[in-house]
Amino acid sequence: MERRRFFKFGAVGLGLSLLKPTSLMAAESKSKDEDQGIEPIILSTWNHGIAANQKAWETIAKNGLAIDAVEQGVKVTEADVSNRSVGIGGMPDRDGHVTLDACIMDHQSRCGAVAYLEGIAHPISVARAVMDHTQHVMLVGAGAKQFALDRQFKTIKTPLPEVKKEYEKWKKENAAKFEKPVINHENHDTIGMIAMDRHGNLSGACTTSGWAYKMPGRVGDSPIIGAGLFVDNEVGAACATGLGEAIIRIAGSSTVVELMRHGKTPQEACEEAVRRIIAKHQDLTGLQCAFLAINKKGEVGAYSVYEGFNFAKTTVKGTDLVDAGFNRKW
Ligand code: SD4
Repeated sequence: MERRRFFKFGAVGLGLSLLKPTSLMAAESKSKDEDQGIEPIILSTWNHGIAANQKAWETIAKNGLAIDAVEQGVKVTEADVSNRSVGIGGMPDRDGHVTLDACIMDHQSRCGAVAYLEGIAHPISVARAVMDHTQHVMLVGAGAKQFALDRQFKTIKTPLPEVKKEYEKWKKENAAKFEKPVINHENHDTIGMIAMDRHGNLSGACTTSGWAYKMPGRVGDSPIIGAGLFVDNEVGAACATGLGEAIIRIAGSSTVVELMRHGKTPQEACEEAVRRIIAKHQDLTGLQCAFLAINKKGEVGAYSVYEGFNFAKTTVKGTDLVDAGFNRKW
């Protein structure tokens, strides 16, 4: 893997417990886990992960929990108005609506998700609120929006004017292609982030505006626990990016974690998941999918169908942008 150094940092019971905010649990478990020589690590997809990891590291450096770190981290990407594939600057569906998907999962297998959420600035925090304040895992569409409004989440008018302009242009030029939107692999796609904190807790978050010009109602892998993200604190964590339909078909992130459970390294697990995707599809045209994983030892894996996937890796030594291995060239 080729590495590029970017930043250096200074050293720095189901039922009821499901309803208990993780921040409260932090204080309870902290002292027992501290000072055991655990080396924290944050990984996230694509180069927008560099800024997101930097933010997430602020929490990790203060002995905070991975679940808080990943939420804070991916919010940076969601707030970036220049990002066309995540959050408020995201591209719309073919009817001009920006519908956002996100999920989050912590070290106790608590999880929350939202899908098809429109006009809310931080879907990841709504997913976190679903996890912390409801008995459910996933809210979608109008229900998710109502939940967010009830909890006073910040609203935003989407698409942004500049995105709308791009959309209008695309609509004019592609009227005939509505049934088969083309995935844009030049775009730096979904952010999936997985992290291990100083207490050895694993957590992850995933957030996206999905496939540009998707069919109205379409939801990809990103908000689906087990597809776009999966965490098992006994084993490891994985997240995915790329063509969501293909990732869902093999329960991608769950598959990676299960492969690690059965002895594969994170790298072997990501490669096997990609091989499985390739085996299940006869036509691989434009079918880019990638997985990113860590295990409890802090070992890292990343692999994609096509060349070009990279990820940000942050440890006490700083942040690298790392080119992942791949099965084939475009
Ligand atoms: C989706 N997986 O909605 C997301 C999009 C993405 O690289 O990650 N693109 O299918």
